[in-house]
Amino acid sequence: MTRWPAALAAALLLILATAPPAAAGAPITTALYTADPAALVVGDTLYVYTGHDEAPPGGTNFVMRDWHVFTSGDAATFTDRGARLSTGTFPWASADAWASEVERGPDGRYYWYVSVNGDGPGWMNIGVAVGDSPLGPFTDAKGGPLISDSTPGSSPLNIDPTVFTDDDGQVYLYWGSYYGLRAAKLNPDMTSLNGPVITPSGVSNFWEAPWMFKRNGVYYLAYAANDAGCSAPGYACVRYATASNPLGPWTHRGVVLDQVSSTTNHPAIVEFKGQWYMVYHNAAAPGGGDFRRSVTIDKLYFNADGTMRKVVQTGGNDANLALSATPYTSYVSPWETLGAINDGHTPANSADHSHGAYGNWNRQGTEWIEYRWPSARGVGSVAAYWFDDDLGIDLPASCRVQYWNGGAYVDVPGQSPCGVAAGAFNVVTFPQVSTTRLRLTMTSRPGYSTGVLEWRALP
Ligand code: FUB
Repeated sequence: MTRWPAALAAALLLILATAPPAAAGAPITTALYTADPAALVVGDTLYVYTGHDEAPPGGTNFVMRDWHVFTSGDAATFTDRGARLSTGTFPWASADAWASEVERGPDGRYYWYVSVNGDGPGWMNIGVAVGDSPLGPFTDAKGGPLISDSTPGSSPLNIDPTVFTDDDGQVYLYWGSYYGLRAAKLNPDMTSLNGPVITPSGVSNFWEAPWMFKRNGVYYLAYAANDAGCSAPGYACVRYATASNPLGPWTHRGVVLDQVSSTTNHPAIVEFKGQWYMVYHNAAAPGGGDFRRSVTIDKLYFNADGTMRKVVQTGGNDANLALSATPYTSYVSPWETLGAINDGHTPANSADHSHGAYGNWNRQGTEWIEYRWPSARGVGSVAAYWFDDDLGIDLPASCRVQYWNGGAYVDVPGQSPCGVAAGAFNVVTFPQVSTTRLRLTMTSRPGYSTGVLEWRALP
């Protein structure tokens, strides 16, 4: 069990407890809630097209009426160019301005593919608008849906278009949700299908939100998946597959983004000025939530063999209140590192103690870890990455979140179930509490102790 001599562990604890937050990218805006990003590079400018979450605090449904465009010259600071498209652009649709993507057509115009609720039979459709510049103005390019429930072979939920132009000029449309990925070729007019809808093979655990790109002759498809192997129930991670043909067959390659603080997850991947990025959303902005999301951006790196490294979620850490807290615990084993829980690291898996780990071997039963701040913080969710060393420390049997109400520790009211999954951040959400002390109480499985690799606290 011994990993660190006690003196070294104590020194490391001090270093970790005083380490400043990592340099991090904030949400691209906190002036409004944004979601479902798509990215496009034109010249020296990075364009990020987003949905716009307008649900009220505590809302339990999407309220989305328009799409915004943001521009950046450095992928760090973004300017909101306003709502450049809305459901009102499409006379045949009136609600649900969901995920979208913009692609330059062979005619040099910019085609904005959107998920939108049409007024005809069925629910969601894919429509397309067109403009002469990446900022528009945009008008309905077709006068009706490009894809609807009546399109032969279409998805159980026709949303989340991603459009990709290959080197030979052929344009491909991928889309879908409810585990139904679909693809088709587009004609050069960008507004009609060129051939049948197909169901690509090999895209393991596809849920929704596909994003297609090409690098070094290899086709990549990133997408939201929500299987137990990568996210807690109700949440999604981003997996990806590669292919040597734009319509597949695809080979699943792994997880490129862990679950985020919102239940939905939605990637866009782009190279800008020699650096690759993933743009995605989470619930990390002040007052954020599953229906009040915020788009953020982080660097993405490839391995020499073309596989993608897991994205480090620095945007989430920007809002991570744990980084400015002092950790306490009921008990930590002398060789373990309490300060590991708030060092901002994203573990690769539950056995990854490369940045240290909190563990309470050989205690059994209920133990706790706690954050204290010098003044009250508003906390609306936490995310625990459990430590499992396949020895004496195992995933807990149960857990709950408590806070100091000024006189006692009490359970945080309205908290969602406290997950005990391995290999992922287990997110617990609740109506925001204002407190100077937040506690994670965990009860071990019989015969084992418990441990934590990272514990985030978000507004
Ligand atoms: O924003 C509404 C829907 O949530 C999107 O279309 C999905 O990708 C998910 O992010």
